[in-house]
Amino acid sequence: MAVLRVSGSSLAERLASLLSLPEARRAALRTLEWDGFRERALVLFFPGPNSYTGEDLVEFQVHGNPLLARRLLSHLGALGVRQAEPGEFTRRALLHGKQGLLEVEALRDLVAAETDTQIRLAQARAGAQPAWIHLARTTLAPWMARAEAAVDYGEEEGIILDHKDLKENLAALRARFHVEQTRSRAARHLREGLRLGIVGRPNAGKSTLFNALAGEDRAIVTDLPGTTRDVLEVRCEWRGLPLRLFDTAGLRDSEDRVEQLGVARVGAVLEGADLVLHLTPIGEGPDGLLETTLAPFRGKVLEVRTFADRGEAAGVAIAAHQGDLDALEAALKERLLGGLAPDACLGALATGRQLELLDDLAHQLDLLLALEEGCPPEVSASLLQGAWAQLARLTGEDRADSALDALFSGFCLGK
Ligand SMILES: Nc1nc2c(ncn2[C@@H]2O[C@H](COP(=O)(O)OP(=O)(O)OP(=O)(O)O)[C@@H](O)[C@H]2O)c(=O)[nH]1
Ligand SMILES: [Mg+2]
Repeated sequence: MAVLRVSGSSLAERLASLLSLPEARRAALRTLEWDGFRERALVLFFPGPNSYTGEDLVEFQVHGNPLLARRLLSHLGALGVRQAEPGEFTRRALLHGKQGLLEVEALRDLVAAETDTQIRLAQARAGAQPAWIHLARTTLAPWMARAEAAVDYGEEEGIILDHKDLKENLAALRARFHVEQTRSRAARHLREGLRLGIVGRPNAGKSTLFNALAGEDRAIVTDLPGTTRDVLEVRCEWRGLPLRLFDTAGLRDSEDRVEQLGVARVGAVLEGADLVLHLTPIGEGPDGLLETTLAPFRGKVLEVRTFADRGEAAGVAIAAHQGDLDALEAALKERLLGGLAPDACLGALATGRQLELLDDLAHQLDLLLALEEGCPPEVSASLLQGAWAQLARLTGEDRADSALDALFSGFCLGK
């Protein structure tokens, strides 16, 4: 089927020459006739404001021939209906207060999600506003009122802002923010997919690990050193972790021109990775890469010992060819998710915009917590207002149109 949705005011009149609209929210068959076409369509009518967009909304379900759908679209065009811009239905929903900005961002992520974890995370965010936002509002509001009162009437009425009390209250909120910051950083990684580069000397077991994580035989594995020559990329989900994996050519000095080119490409992988897995087989000495190629990326290198079936080693040891990867799973969750399980991130904020505002908000609270006893109430009042304004920006109650343009350009037509 093809579904065509029309949103706007007074749709009953505008579409009168094509059909009589059915009863609200009840599917009905209508025969649509235009330009010599005759199509039986299932029609739904959602009168505003009780619709997705908050305006009158009509949905036509017709046979799924793209040409037929285009012909109906152009006829609707002749009736004064224009093609929606990307995300325009949702944008109208937002403008009419049917959806909050956080929900809309979650919806965009839901549509774009590529793995089970990403779907679950987006669904959790689309459902309800995070509880901590409510907590922040109810904590800040009375203190804003008190600070304003102290500014306006302090001297005449003897109203003083009790900083000790204020700080106690805010310290609890700040602790909650800290938890949310940790959860949100992890959620952001999961939302974007963790970019893992796999590097090491030839025959270190890179492609074997790559295949094991991807769950399919994507890279060629042989016991000949120098098997992989190009960078291979795969997207997958492994044990709840959305991954973008990069297998690379084994790093060594080689006379082979193709291999040299492959080695040269490893640099881009190192630059772009969230984490670089540096593989060294158990029983073999260091390859010296940490002091050379990997030196600029040390902060994001995770040392992994391969061939764990052949011996013992401290740290993260794996035997990828037999699926023995638990140590790697634990290390990834520790390094990239702050030790959290993916499910612990459900409901956490996750986009760059959201994280930036959450960090700003936390910083604002830090400034309030650092105020000296007896500082003028004007200072606390303005910091409290700043925090309040950041909350409003986060939820979209205070919104800049340019930010909305950027958001909706990421939507598809008709959503
Ligand atoms: N016993 C054992 N063999 C392994 C393990 N990991 C890889 N191998 C074997 O080691 C050989 C090399 O593995 P690859 O995964 O191709 O190594 P690579 O690092 O991709 O090598 P290049 O592409 O040449 O750089 C293959 O024969 C694998 O089957 C392991 O943990 N234990
Ligand atoms: Mg390989």
